[in-house]
Order: sequence, then structure tokens, then C-alpha cells
Amino acid sequence: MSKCSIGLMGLAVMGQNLVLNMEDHGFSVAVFNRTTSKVDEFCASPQAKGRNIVGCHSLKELVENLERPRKVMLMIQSKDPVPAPEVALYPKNAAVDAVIEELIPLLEPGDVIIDGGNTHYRDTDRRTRYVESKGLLYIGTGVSGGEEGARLGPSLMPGGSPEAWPLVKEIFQAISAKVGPNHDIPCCEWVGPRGAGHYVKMVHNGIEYGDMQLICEAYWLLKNVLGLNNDELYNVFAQWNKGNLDSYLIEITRDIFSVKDEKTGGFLVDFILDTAGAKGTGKWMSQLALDLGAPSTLVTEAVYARALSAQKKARVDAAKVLAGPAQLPPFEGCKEEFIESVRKALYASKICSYAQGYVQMQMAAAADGWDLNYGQIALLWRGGCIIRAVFLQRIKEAFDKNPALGNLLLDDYFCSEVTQAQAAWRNVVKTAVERGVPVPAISGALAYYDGYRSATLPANLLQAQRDYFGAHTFRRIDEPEDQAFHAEWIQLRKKPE
Ligand code: NBP
Repeated sequence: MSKCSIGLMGLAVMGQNLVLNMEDHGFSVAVFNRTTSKVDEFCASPQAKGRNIVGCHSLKELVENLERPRKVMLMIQSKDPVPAPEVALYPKNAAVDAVIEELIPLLEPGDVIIDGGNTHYRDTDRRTRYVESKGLLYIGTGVSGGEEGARLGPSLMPGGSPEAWPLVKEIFQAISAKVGPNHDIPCCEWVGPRGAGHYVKMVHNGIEYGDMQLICEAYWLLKNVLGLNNDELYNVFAQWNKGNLDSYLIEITRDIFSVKDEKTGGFLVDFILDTAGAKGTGKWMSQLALDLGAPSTLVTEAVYARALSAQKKARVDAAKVLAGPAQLPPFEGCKEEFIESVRKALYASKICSYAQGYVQMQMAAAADGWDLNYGQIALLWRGGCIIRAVFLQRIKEAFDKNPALGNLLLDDYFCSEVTQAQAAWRNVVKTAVERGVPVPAISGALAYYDGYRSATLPANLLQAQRDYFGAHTFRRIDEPEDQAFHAEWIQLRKKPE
């Protein structure tokens, strides 16, 4: 019997759909799952029956069914359900480690282990080195797009052992989403060594957090300042989806405003409890931004906004005690003009969010020794994933023009867009502040923009404070940068009267 092109372990929602997608593209797949009854159920299911899928009841059997060099992909849970306190920041996934240990003696030099879970890049970094030390190859790949993406074409962000890429390229690019006028540009390309693929996937997820928070703030402004109802919100988002905000997230937001609740007959969105959940990749990006000193304020504001939303009881209690601004008259300006201002504020903030994500990737690449292709990363996200958007083509073009671009805001197109949006953006933040509508991401983006474009900032005073209380020294604007100075502040100061 001929051997299979690839093996996949983990027949939950993602694994099953990836197997079917691979088989659709002519690759035979050997499958295995810890609970083996799921192998039999899947192979006997209408969607899998009669296809080139071989059910296996052990890892050994899976490996024996693979052509050489063997490729074994794991689509299993990427986190321990309850991380031990010492690994809570960067959950080390015992499940993946245990399966790798079991696989190593079954494989031969040149075979490839692939982890397609949402793994922390430091785990992928560690595993790549470990698996390579055993003579095998390793890939940690970001897989985005959820169930539908896995079935019809995900965005794939592989990193790990570079020698493994030619071995899986054909399969990965065949099953990935495609973009471009002829739908032939795969949303899958080699990202870089060790944990680079999972890092890029994490930034994708962090940017997703930022996009979602910005959209929620735009919604909240339109609802609370203008009083738009759900039908009107539907029309606004439908309109926005035709312009430069055209994206999957704007499209699904539009659709959400049309869905009725079967129980009450009202709009479902109005019956959903306002406490947000999170799986942690946004938090990882914030934590790593802090480690690097990267000013990724949008994702961090988005993570904090979810955390504050989760404190429902505290907010309900505080709402009875803490006053907002004095009662303001209803909005008297032009509704259409304000809607357009919110659109511009959203777009300008989104540009800042992506600018921050790219700066973080550049800083991580410098720290970890990766040579990332930033234009190509934008292309990986053009299809098959949650942040897919027409806008990403602009990012690709910006890095094509200048591969060394230090910040997206400095690209001609993005610079001109934020400049044009600026007055509206400031007006939206002003209106939100006046009326007590929280817009942490939109206002944070504006603060980042103002900070980034400031040739001077008040950090001179901050350095003076640090030197005053801690003798941390400071540098002078009129002396070489490598010279440190200290002042005897207490002796030199004006004595208090
Ligand atoms: P889950 O994340 O729910 O994981 C379920 C699978 O993991 C089952 O096959 C289960 O086997 C297996 N598994 C577990 Br749990 N513990 C195991 C262990 N100790 N040893 C071996 N297998 C174990 O599945 P999913 O939602 O399909 O996601 C799979 C991976 O893809 C995850 O890492 C996830 O983060 C990532 N991902 C998910 C999405 C999404 O939209 N769901 C998107 C992108 C990436 P069992 O049947 O025996 O319990």
C-alpha cells in the first residue's frame, strides 16, 4: 500500500478540517488522535469516508504509514488547562512536549515534526533547538482563520528549521488561502528560524485585539453620541466596508447588527453580557512588548479594556457612585459629518496599531536574529485570517518600496492618510472626552501619534527626577551622547522658604 504524504495528530475542529483540506488538494493523510475512538468516528463520517485518509490507532502506526521524509503535524491543545504558577506567563505545554518525546524514537534523521497550535514562540524556539539536537527537523507554524480557514484555506505562518520548509512547502501553500487578482498568491511563506512563525502569529492576534477594540469604540461612539440604532449601525458598517476599512472584521460587525434574538425578538447584540473573554495571545504580545521596550500601546489598551469589561460587578457598583461629565445637550452637529470623523479616527488608529505591531516585530527580529520579510508578512495576512483586509496590500507596497522602513507612519501613503484624518481624529477624541465615552484605543493611538512625531518630549524632566532621587545620571543636548552627567540637585536647588 502506498504511504501517506503527511500525518496529523489531533482530530478536534482544527485538525479535522486541515485533514480534509489537505486531501482536497491531493495529499493522502494518516490521522491519529489520543482518544482513538475519534479516529474511527472521523474516518467513518460522511465528509471523510472514501477519501485518501488512513486512520491509525497509535503514533507508531501513524509514523509507519508515512512516506519519507516523514512529516507529522500536531493540532493538539496548545496550553495546559491550568498553567502552574511558575509557567503562567509563558505556558509550557506539557501535551506537545510529551508527544514530541514519544515521536522522536519513532522518526529518522530528516523527518519533520510540525506544531500547528497557538504556541508561545519561546516554546517553539526551545523545541526547535531540542528536536534539531536529535537529528530531526521542526516547524512551529501559526494557523489562522479558525474552523472555516482550516477547511477552505488558512493563513499559515511557518517558522523553525529552515531545511524543513522545502519538505512541506507544496502541501502548506496548496492548502492555504489565496489572494491576488487570479487567486493564486498563497497566504503562506517561510517566516524565519525557530520561533519566528509563532511570533508573527502572536502579533497577528495582538493586532486582531487592537482592530476589535477600535471597532467596539467606534460602535460605542456612534451609539452613545449620535444615538444610532442597530439598523443605522448596520448601514454605517456596510458603507465603511466599501472603502479603505474593507475587511473581514468590519464585515462581520455589519452582519452582527442585523441578527435578531430568537428568545426576545430584539437584536441579539443587545442581549450579550458586556464582559469580554480572552485566550491570551494579546497578553503575550503586550508582555513581550514590555520585555523589548516596544511601545505597542494599542494591543495593551485592548487587553486592559477586556480586563476592565470583565469587572462587571465592580463597574455596576462604581456607576452608582462615580459621576461623569455634567448633563450635556444632545449632539447638535451634523450626524453624517461625525460618522465620517469616526471612520477617519478608526482608520488612523488602525494605521498606528499596525505601525506598532511592525515595530515590535522589527525589534523582536533584531533581538532574536531573524531576517523577516515584512511585506510578505502583510501578504500572509491578506487572506484566510481574522485581520484580512484590503489595507494589508498597502503595507506590502510600503515595504516593497522601502524594505528598511522603520515605521509605517513614515510611508507616503500612510503619512498622507493620518494627516488627512488628523482634524477629525482629534475632534472624535475631544467629543468622547467631553461626553465621558471611554475610547482608550482611539485616544491611545492619537497619543502615540503625537508622541512619535515629537522631536522633543518631557523626558528631560524625567531624567532630572531620576538623577535627583537616584543619581541615575543624564545626558546633555550640548555634549556627546556617550557622556553621563550628574548634578547635586539638593545643593543647587532654590531652598524652600
Ligand atoms: P483543542 O485546542 O480543543 O484541542 C483538542 C485536541 O487536543 C484533541 O485532539 C485532544 O485529544 C488533544 N489533546 C489534548 Br486536549 N490533550 C492532549 C494530550 N495530552 N496529548 C495528546 N493530545 C491531546 O483543538 P482545536 O480547537 O482544534 O485546536 C487545535 C490547536 O490549534 C490548538 O493549539 C489551538 O490553539 C490551535 N488553533 C485553534 C484555532 C481555533 O479556531 N479553534 C485557530 C487557530 C489555532 P482528545 O480528543 O484525546 O481529547
